[in-house]
Amino acid sequence: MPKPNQTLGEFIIENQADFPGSSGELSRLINSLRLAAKVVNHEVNKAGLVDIIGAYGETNVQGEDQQKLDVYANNKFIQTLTNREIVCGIASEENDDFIQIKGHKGDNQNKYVVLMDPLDGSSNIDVNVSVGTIFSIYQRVTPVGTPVQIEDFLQPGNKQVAAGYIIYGTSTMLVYTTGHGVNGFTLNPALGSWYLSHPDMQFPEDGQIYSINEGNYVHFPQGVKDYIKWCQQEEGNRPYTSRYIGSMVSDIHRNMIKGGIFMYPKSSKASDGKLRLLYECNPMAFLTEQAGGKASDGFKRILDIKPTELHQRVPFFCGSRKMVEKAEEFMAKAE
Ligand code: AHM
Ligand code: MG
Repeated sequence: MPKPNQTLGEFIIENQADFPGSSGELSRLINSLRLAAKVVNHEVNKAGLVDIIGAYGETNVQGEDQQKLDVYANNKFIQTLTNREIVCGIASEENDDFIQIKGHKGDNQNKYVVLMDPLDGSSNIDVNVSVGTIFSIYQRVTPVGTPVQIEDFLQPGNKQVAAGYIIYGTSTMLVYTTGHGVNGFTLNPALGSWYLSHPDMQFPEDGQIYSINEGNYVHFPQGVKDYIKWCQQEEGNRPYTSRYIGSMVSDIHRNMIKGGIFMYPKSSKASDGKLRLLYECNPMAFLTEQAGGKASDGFKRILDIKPTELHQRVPFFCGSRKMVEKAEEFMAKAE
């Protein structure tokens, strides 16, 4: 049971009972992530003060400009997890390939791999808009003590043991699930502690906010165009409100609290959309389902997709259950 003023540390210890027979490895892993998050938060917060914003001068594996803070956040999360020998492998949106962590003795006995987007929405940093970190945790499928392999990372989202995001916003929050609901913790920057501020987060079943980059309208599939027009019609509780920050973590976080749908569909310019299945869609889909919402590619459940490559992209529809179902209805009709 969540208690008032409970810190994340206390909450983790108390909820270890969710994993009977566990060795505490997952708890230690989440502890490491919350530590790295604090360090990254400190850096993100002073982005306007120092020469750390702006493009790094390199492009990542998807051909996009890397921002300096992307690189910083990526290094910080990798460093923290590597130094503490808390996982056996890491895959990041910012790295071409996955990283094997062998450990000091060369036979890493840890059983978890982490996949992450260290700084999602980083194009927003220069304009002081919220960004986020997304993480996804799986148990490896290859034997402990051997080097991790690609199949340890290419697991369907329904195998995640934990997932979460950190939102560096007006306040900084860490929201995560271990498959027993979703809980949100707010950082008290004066004390450096995370406090349980949003226990048992739930997506409203229905909502009135739709979030999509409508600038791409002409390139969208017919089903998405029809759904957008429906959202804009005057009838019942419509027209809906349009809200698009362009920072997925923030858009979905808001929708989880207020009720809404977030969409990044495929388009005639991008046949699988933009967002990455492993680093962005799977963790957000796991959190969404755990909060009573729904996440699909417009036709089928995101968490059941069997990934074929690390940087795979997928169309993404995520949010209040009734809204996602309505969007799917339009998609199916237009097929
Ligand atoms: P990133 O990981 O390179 O930051 O890209 C992902 C971000 C999401 O946070 C956001 O929803 C989307 O890209 C916005 O893209 P667009 O500008 O095409 O609407
Ligand atoms: Mg991203």
